[in-house]
Amino acid sequence: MTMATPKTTPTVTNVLHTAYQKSVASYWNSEKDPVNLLLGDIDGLYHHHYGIGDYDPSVLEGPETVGSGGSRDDRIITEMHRLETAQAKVLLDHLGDVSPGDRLLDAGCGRGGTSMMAHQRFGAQVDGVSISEQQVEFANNQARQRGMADKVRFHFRNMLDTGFETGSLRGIWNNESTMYVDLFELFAEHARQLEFGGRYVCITGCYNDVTGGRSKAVSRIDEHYICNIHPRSDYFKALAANNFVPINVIDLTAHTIPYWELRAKSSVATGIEDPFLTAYREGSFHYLLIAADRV
Ligand code: GPP
Ligand code: MG
Repeated sequence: MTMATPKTTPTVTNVLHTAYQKSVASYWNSEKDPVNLLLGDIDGLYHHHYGIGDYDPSVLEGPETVGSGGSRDDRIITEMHRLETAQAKVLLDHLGDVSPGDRLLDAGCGRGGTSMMAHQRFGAQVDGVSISEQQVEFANNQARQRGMADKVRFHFRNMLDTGFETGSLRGIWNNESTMYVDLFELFAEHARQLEFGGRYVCITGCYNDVTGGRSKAVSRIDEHYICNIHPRSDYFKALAANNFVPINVIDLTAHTIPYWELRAKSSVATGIEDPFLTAYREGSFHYLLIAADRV
């Protein structure tokens, strides 16, 4: 199968449309945080999303310094990585039937962890797009090292205007990347690229319409990542406006709190742990999975 060629050769000016997008690209181009790199170094799956599921409390017990199972901090970091990989597995569980001949898109692919897991699982061709040239280069190196470069490719492109062919994709996901874009524009582009019956999945943090506007904790998360967290309602309005019919909506909030509690105890905590825990516990923010079909 040949890869769809973009209509134009992407350049910095036609990938980065706005001053805001340039500032987001610059943040991710210089990001080298141990909270992401040390975890990815464990098995070469570099994630840019959070974890779900209960952590094994035994990682907090035992020797603090290096013993047979590594130091306490090594055990915590390995456990955080396991929970992040578990999150990506749940996202992929919702992509439906995907065959080796299908094509998938990872919109806002980061360093490519979810894309590589998707290819390993389905055998499908996966294209990832990011507005960070550093992330794209890093992810393509990983794909080469894993011998997947003929089927998993990362591109310096804008998820709002990818250049991929209309109706060419079986599935698309956003793993914690929708908070950087307007949802109506994003889902219009996704709808264009998906075949009829194609599946869309996102995992996202969204604020709660029921408790009102953006809470202080949610605003701190926005400021930290230079993003604009959307209200929950916007997802469903923008999906409905673009011919997407939800098939699954799962509130993962209770399942992600243990990850943040563990992360707060680790040496790689970044300071954003308290706002996440506050926002989830006070109910102003949800960690949501949405799966929808293109009709
Ligand atoms: C990426 O994860 C995080 C985001 C894109 C931010 C917004 C997500 C929400 C659910 C609101 P990361 O792994 O790069 O973040 P960190 O460096 O903090 O681990
Ligand atoms: Mg991370």
